[in-house]
Amino acid sequence: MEKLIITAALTGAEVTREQQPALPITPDEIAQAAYECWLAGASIVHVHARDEDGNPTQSYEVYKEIKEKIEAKCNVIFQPSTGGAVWHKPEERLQPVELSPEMATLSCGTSNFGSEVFMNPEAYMEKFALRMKELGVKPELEIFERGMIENAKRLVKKGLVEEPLHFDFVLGVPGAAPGNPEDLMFMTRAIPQGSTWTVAGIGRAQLPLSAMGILLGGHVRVGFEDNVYYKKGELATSNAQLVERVVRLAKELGRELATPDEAREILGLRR
Ligand code: KMH
Ligand code: ZN
Repeated sequence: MEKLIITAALTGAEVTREQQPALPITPDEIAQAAYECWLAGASIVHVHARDEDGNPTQSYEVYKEIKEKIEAKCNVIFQPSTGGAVWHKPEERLQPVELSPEMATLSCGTSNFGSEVFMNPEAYMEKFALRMKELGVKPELEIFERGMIENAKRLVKKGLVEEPLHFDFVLGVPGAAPGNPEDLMFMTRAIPQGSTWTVAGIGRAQLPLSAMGILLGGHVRVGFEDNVYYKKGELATSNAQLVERVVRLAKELGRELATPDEAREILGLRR
């Protein structure tokens, strides 16, 4: 099996300090959390920026500041969000891609998202994919529902995304596919041969789906964006604590960890 790539989704757009007092919000806090996760064994950090009031922002400047602060500390792969918050306009969402990061997320379809709707019509996907292709940014294809895999394949057919593909199955979002083992299996069977995949279990699905990701030869995403608890009724103390648990699981299950450079190799990132 390939070495295991752990992604730490540090902040997200929806979680608040009220829900998770250790949520990193400022560029300094996000860079520090990225560094701690890298020390713990993560090779990618998935980043959402926040403004001075703690609200989600897709500002180029704020992402630039975060990227530079992370790069000053360690060589973890910086993966900004193009999902942003459900209310961000597509032009805003695309801004961090202009930093030419090695990779960025690309959501592959529209779904309910709690009581909101996360809009990703074909025109957005194509626009985002084209700009990523122009800048040599590897898309991580965010999959919330089975049909989104077909949307990703359509982007390949149109020449907007190049194989091998890298998917992130985000399972357990209220309003989209549930975080059950069967759903993960269903998704993994539907992707083109030669693709890589990560699983991001939401809430209580995070731990069991992480274990499955390790066992099935996929990769794993954890962090406050997806889950603020260590276990039922007990908040996690940091993003790194969640990464550390995956590292221990991987060790027990005999799966070696990928360093950021090994992850770059596995994912075929631009050097
Ligand atoms: N915050 C969600 C609406 C991504 O980062 O690419 C979208 C999201 C996906 O988090
Ligand atoms: Zn995200």
